[in-house]
Amino acid sequence: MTLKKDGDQFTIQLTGIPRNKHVGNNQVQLQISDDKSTVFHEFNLEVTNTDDKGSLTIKGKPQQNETLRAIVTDDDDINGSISYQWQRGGETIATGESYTLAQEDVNQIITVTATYTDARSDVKYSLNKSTGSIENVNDAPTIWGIPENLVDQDEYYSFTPKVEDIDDDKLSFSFSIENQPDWAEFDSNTGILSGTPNNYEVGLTSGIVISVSDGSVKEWSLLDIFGCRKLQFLLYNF
Ligand SMILES: [Ca+2]
Ligand SMILES: [Ca+2]
Ligand SMILES: [Ca+2]
Repeated sequence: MTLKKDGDQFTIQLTGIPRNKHVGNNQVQLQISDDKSTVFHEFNLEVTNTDDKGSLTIKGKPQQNETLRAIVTDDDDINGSISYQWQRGGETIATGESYTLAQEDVNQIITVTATYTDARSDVKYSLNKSTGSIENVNDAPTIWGIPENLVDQDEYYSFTPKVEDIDDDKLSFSFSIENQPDWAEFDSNTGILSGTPNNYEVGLTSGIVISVSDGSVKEWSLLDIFGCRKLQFLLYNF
């Protein structure tokens, strides 16, 4: 508010930009005083509504396995439905309101675009929002293989399990074994079970289980041979 003096007259100038929260009827009361008296002047100032662009936020933790949700708000309401497009590196990965982060998203930026029609102006808005870099969560390694389950006396036997880890934790693998045959050696760095049984070691070893850990979690994956977790090594004497 500014006050200008022009001879015996004063001009009061009231300036400002009304926001969405000021929409409606505003009652203004001006009060001016000198050292002898006070006078009032009242008037109504109506602020009419205009279209405001909405906003888009992403809720959820930017971490593998977490679900991100796109939230659109527009004070003027939304006409019809909102369409969503989730992208990673320019490739569309989902079109729903939410998206659950996967291993492929780790160390990537995810961007969502929400498109809607404003209920007041009928303007079609397209809003964008991006996450920060998506954090990894460790996944347990998987182990598989089809071992020979029969070896002759004095014959060399060797089995190497195959292992995969989607976090690329190859360097920290450690293997363990249950019910290791007496005649065989086990390498905890590679998971290789090998050896040559002699005449006195002929017999059946059952319940052999080889496991692998990626070092960062105490979660073990069992060697799963087509659903059978027990290997049997039958030795023949001839
Ligand atoms: Ca709007
Ligand atoms: Ca992971
Ligand atoms: Ca892992």
